[in-house]
Amino acid sequence: MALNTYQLKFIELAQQVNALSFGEFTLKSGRISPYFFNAGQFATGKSLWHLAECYADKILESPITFDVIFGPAYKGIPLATAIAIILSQKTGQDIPWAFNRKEAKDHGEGGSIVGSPIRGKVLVVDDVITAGTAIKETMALLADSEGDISDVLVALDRQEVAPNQTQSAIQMIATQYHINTHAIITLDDLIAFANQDAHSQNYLPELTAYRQQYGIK
Ligand code: OMP
Repeated sequence: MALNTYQLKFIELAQQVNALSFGEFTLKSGRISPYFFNAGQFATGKSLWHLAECYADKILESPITFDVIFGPAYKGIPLATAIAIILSQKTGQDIPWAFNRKEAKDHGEGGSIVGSPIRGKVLVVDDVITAGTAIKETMALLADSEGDISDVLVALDRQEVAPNQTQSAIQMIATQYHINTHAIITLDDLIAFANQDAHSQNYLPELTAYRQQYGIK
């Protein structure tokens, strides 16, 4: 499996800023994972700019169309704003973005949504999908809005089957909610990269065993 330019750029960038770690990590689902992606490590202007370019390239090469980009608090906030900037620059169009506050504000302008109005087709951008819990929370958050979530784009799809499920998180979201989920890279891509990378090769046995245990079949 050959990785394309923005996928390689993303993995190299993630390694540079230590956003991709190998070891032993407890996930939200309680699973013990041999790898972890921490998008909070893209904490400088330059690294966020290049990360947003990877998301933008994925959007531009895919059939995704949308009216507004939404970034769920907190990790989605810098992503949505940075991606909107890069896409505006690349396409010449003015791209609307929005995000939520975790605590609704009862003074000033009030409400829990900041940014452009949520209308029409909504593209949700987030960091990682594992069991799809974060995406379900975002759906509940936007249920009363005038927008419909049509697509979700994450940096990493861990390709896991959620506990007590038979489908992957992405398949479940597609069949139950008719939302297409896209990713810059998947666990399969990461394993393909590790096969050719001297440093990451050491972690291949743990990665493949984890995929065997929790991954989509
Ligand atoms: P789900 O909500 O189960 O899809 O898991 C996604 C969330 O898990 C992310 O938004 C993170 O909060 C967290 N996470 C990571 O950030 N990186 C990982 O590699 C794995 C997880 C995780 O806990 O599954």
